Amino acid sequence: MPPDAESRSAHAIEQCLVPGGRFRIGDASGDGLPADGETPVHPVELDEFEIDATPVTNSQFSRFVDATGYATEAERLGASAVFHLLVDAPTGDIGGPVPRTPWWITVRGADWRRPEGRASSLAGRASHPVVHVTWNDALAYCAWAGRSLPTEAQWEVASRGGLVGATFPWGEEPIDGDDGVWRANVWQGTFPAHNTAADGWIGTAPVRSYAPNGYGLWQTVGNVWEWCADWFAADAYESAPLHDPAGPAQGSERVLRGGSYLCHPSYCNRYRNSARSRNTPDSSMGNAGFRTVSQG
Ligand SMILES: [Ca+2]
Ligand SMILES: [Ca+2]
Repeated sequence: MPPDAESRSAHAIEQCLVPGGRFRIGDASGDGLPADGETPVHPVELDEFEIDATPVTNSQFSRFVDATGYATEAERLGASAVFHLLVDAPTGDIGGPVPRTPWWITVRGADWRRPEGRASSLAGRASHPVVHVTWNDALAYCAWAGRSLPTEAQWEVASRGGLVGATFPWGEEPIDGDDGVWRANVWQGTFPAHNTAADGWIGTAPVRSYAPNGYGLWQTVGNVWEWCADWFAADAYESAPLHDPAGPAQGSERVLRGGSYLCHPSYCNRYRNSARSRNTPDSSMGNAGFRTVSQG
């Protein structure tokens, strides 16, 4: 479905301008996991681009579905992965735990409209990020809207918000409210059994919660993981070109950035600008969504 003027204007998400120039990306703090390949810190040169101020919301994604009749991969499969404390589904829909990550439960009937299972709905969550969308679903949205997924270099530069070498989009202040200010939606308590939700949210939060960064982006870290365009490789930085790097030519998993409401220092210390994760392009889960960039 070629993007036309109508679908372009239908992408009604505020834009943030990221100036072109030379930036440094990668983990300067030593907090990264070696297997994630967050180092070395290295320069990248990017052309100017515009990026969504927020992840794509449920209301925005529903405009795409209403216009196209698109069915997501989770809808076609008939199941998706829901965090165990959030499952809201008839007993017969609840499958087994996912191997190695038993806090993820395969739930029949879970999809973007019913994020916790068949007993759940989007009531009250129009402004929350859409979840249970695969990388392939995100690309289908982009094709309709005349948009692209950010490269992970674009994503990280945008998340840094103009700060140099900072751990978080806001700098180095603690995320956890030590100073009385909550800065992102992550996990408080004992993972994976008890979430105190001291930051206000046990699952997704509205996309404009907390405060935007220096470029005007909201919640790059925390809330939901965000799909990027690149294939993942732990050694991708070793051979990346300087100018507008687009990731490895091939791979089996796509990059995810920014961490989610499940992140916690003891389990997933990935609510940082430089943190990287990945999953296969047909995977969907209740803590991953996406934001888009203008096409170059
Ligand atoms: Ca939270
Ligand atoms: Ca995020």
